[in-house]
Amino acid sequence: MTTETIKATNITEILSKFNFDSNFVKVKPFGSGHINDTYLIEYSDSDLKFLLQRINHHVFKNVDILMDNITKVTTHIRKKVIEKYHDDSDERSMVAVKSNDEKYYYQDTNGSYWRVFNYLDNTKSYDIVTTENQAFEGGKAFGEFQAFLVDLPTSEVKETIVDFHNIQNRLINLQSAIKADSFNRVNKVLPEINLINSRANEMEYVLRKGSEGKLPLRVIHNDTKFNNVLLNQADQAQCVIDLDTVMPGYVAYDFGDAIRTIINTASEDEKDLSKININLSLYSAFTTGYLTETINFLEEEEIKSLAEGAILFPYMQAVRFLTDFIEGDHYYKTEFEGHNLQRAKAQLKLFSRMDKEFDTLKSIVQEVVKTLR
Ligand code: GN1
Ligand code: MG
Repeated sequence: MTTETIKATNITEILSKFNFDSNFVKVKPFGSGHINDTYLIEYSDSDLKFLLQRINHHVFKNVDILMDNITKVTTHIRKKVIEKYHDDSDERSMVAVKSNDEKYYYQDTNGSYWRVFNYLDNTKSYDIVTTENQAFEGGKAFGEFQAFLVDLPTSEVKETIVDFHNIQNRLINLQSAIKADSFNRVNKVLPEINLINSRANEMEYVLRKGSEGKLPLRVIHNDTKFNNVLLNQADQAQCVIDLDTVMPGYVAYDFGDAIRTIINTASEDEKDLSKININLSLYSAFTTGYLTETINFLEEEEIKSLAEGAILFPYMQAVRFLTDFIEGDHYYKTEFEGHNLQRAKAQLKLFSRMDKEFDTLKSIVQEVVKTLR
């Protein structure tokens, strides 16, 4: 969405609902999310800043449940931050702002849903990780996030997207898209489909162990791209953001999705596949940070499942991007024709790279465990 279209949606009305005077603030597009639209609200006469977001309610269909989850989780984390860091500022957790209607969102006259969060100035996020310290800090951040929520009963948070990381379900959706072939695109992606189909069975490891009752369901983040960690100027993790998908899941999902974005030497949608390689020292560093925070409560089967989560995620993302390509790009925002296909190809390349090193991925986890015990 451009700045023009936000004006057309009556920005003054939206801002006033959150007590902003549109004469004193500027609103500009912000960030690189694939689902919601994010804007930065800046005051012309002070340094105060906020984030304004239009929630994609085609994806998050029940906004009450969404915001209820987020406020429960942030309230819980805030208590933990005070206990651990004796810090009662709003610097280590997101804070949703109430509208005049005493709700954490406002539905405008066009039917769009809006919300406002605190903005953490002086923080950075990275799409590509370059140092072991960044990877370690990312591991600590997502590990601590799970640790903070370990005593929040899973019944407290609802599924904002049903079966979100259920690979079986994602594969069924891909098969339906292939069958319908509504945009005549299947003939362009046969090698990708073949690769996906040939590995489907192994990719169900985590789901299978979970259904057998061998992995506990915990409240997890479910969108652990590295750019969802804000770091301070010294590259220390400060705050985990993007809490829309916080819901019950297996810890391997958070580990895996983070690894996907951390060890890739290129971006998620890299066009030149020869640039996609994996960096094993970043893998070790992330694993060390993650396990430092979680080893006290993780069960043996969960530790064993971590590398399985790592190999699962580029695969699962490829399935999702490819499905969206075949279905005519209705889910993710795209910047050009074929963007989802390019993303799917890049993720499959990453998958193949990781697949070759799968034994190493498993043994690194075991080595890290040994050093921490
Ligand atoms: C979407 O909007 P963003 O970029 O935070 C997606 C994630 C994917 C990610 C891939 C609700 O997240 O699951 O991992 O794109 N979010 C949803 O970049 O589908
Ligand atoms: Mg997200």
